[in-house]
Amino acid sequence: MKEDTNEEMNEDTYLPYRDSSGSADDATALHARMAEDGYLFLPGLLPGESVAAVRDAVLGLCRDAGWADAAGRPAGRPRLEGQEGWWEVYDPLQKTRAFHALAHHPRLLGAVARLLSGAPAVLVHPRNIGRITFPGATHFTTPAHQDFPLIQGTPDTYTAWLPLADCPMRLGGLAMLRGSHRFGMLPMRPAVGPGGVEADTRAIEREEGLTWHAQDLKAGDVLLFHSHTVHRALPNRTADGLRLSADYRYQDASAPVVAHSLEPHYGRLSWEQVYADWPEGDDLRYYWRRLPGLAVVEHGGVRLPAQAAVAAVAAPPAGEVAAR
Ligand SMILES: O=C(O)CCC(=O)C(=O)O
Repeated sequence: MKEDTNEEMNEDTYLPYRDSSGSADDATALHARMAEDGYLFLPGLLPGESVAAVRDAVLGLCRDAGWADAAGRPAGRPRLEGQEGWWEVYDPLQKTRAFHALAHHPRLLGAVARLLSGAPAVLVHPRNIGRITFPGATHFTTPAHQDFPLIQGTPDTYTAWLPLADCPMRLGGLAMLRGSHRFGMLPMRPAVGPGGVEADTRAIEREEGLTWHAQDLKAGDVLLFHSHTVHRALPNRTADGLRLSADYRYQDASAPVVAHSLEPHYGRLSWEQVYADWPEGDDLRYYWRRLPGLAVVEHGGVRLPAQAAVAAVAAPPAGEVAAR
């Protein structure tokens, strides 16, 4: 495996995504494209203003904490996910109702329901993930990985990844290894960056001729992909941009789900703490508990490398963070 996955590919190396927006209402076409590619690119699926509301909320938290200036540009040293100081913004982000509500947007749920057609009901995982990626920390870019070891439960879980603002490639979008979901679980090793694990794609890239896909993205665009599909973030190579994004996850409500997918991301806060300032009687509170017969399981059967959690927060190479 190449040692520094962040430096080996530049923006020119990627092919564009295949656009599925013309098939967003066609379950058969969505199934066929997902079966072939392992991902769907749905440009403009979400209204820009719905996404902008979440972006504004996240940027407001960043400003309040001194992470961003009045114009939304990063301020001070890069803050890294999971490291000291991270929680001063991430805990309030987890308490932000609009951030969770976007996972239930009817246009997103409609596309997922068509993809999962045949499922009696769709389970939206409540464990929603927000990402705030600073420039000046490219070593900490999310490595190539499959989501299943991090999610467990059923492999037929789909992640919706969406930028919360326009995201040109140099700000760091998300690249898809087209067709990689067809090869099951790949070998993995601990790695630096969110998730803390890297999939070994050498064999399938070499022997199967798989190609990486990425392009500039707009607020409202959505990537939807299977938990076996290999994907990686592009590094934030800007001087003054914060990359803001969300990960939401969906599955057939009758398939197994792991208990940690039903807890707030990172398990630091309780739902009572998350909901403390939400309206009484809000339908979004504990909505999954109203679904009949969820099959909650302990584990999905795939073990993470023992050092993954440690590697996720490993110290940066000398000089990189200091460079900003
Ligand atoms: O946005 C990112 O950097 C990582 C998103 C991702 O790959 C994931 O959460 O699985």
